[in-house]
Amino acid sequence: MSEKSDYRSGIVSLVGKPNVGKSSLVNQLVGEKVAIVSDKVQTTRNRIGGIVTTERGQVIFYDTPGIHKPLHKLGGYLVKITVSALNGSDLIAAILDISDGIKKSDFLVAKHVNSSNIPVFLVINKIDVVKTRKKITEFLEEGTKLFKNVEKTFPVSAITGEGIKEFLEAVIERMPPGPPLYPEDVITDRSARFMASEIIREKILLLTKEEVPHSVGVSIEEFTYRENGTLYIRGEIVVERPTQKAIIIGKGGTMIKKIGTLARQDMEYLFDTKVFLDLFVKVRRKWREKDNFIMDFTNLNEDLN
Ligand SMILES: Nc1nc2c(ncn2[C@@H]2O[C@H](COP(=O)(O)OP(=O)(O)O)[C@@H](O)[C@H]2O)c(=O)[nH]1
Ligand SMILES: [Mg+2]
Repeated sequence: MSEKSDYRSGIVSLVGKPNVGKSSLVNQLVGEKVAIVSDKVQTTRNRIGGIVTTERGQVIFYDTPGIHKPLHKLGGYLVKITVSALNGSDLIAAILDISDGIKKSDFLVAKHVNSSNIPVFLVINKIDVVKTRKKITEFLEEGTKLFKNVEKTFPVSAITGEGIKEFLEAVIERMPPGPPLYPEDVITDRSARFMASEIIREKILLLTKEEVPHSVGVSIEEFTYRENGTLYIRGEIVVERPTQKAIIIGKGGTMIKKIGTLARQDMEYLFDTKVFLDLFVKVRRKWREKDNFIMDFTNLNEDLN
């Protein structure tokens, strides 16, 4: 055990364009799923802290919605949350996706990162898909040019875990001295209710396509432990159109049943108890343009204050 005074703790924001693997990286670092992942853009809508505690330090990794050009009011909030997380961190992990290359959207990310004056670790993700070391070296060089404060670079794979340990060790070393902010067994700064709503949304993202995933919001209306230890969760799913409601419910209720079963399984694992999950679907036209609905169905009120 190291001396108490050697202990380090701090905040690292993971930033990058949509789909570079920010949420996957946070999960790999924490070793548990704290952030939902899908192949759809804008899966992450909140600033989610994944907490890693070792003998040498504690790091809160902020998974962020990412920086992109907002298409609606909700999108505008997502960028705002990312930028404010970025400005409050001790270190920025700027993520690039080697399977996608450097695009215009990466320049937009770099613009925000470079105006923050916070030190940057450059992370090249998805190296599991490249064949040669040479390609990685070239990409690292190209990527380094984008950001002005790059101190170190890390080729990693959030899926296989390659390079993650080296990255974590270097991050802890770079944190300011300080005591841990959370007990060592805590892995996220988000509430159980929040986790429940995200699990439901993840299953919808997995099972639906086109505009449906983006039109969905979830609110947990009830979250109570019953006397026999069962956890009762009532979730309300909101969509923008009656046609979307019909898709989520499915023929004879088959889709909503599937969503419920998959979500319940994850919840039982996470909360370590039997879960009774009740799901409802309602339509709120253009909810992603309306402040009160955005707050109700995305938990964004917790992020913005
Ligand atoms: N092959 C590969 N795929 C990855 C890796 N990391 C993430 N992905 C995939 O990329 C997609 C987007 O990942 P996600 O973590 O949601 O990205 P985010 O939008 O930046 O949070 C998902 O389909 C992931 O499975 C990786 O290291 N290798
Ligand atoms: Mg994400």
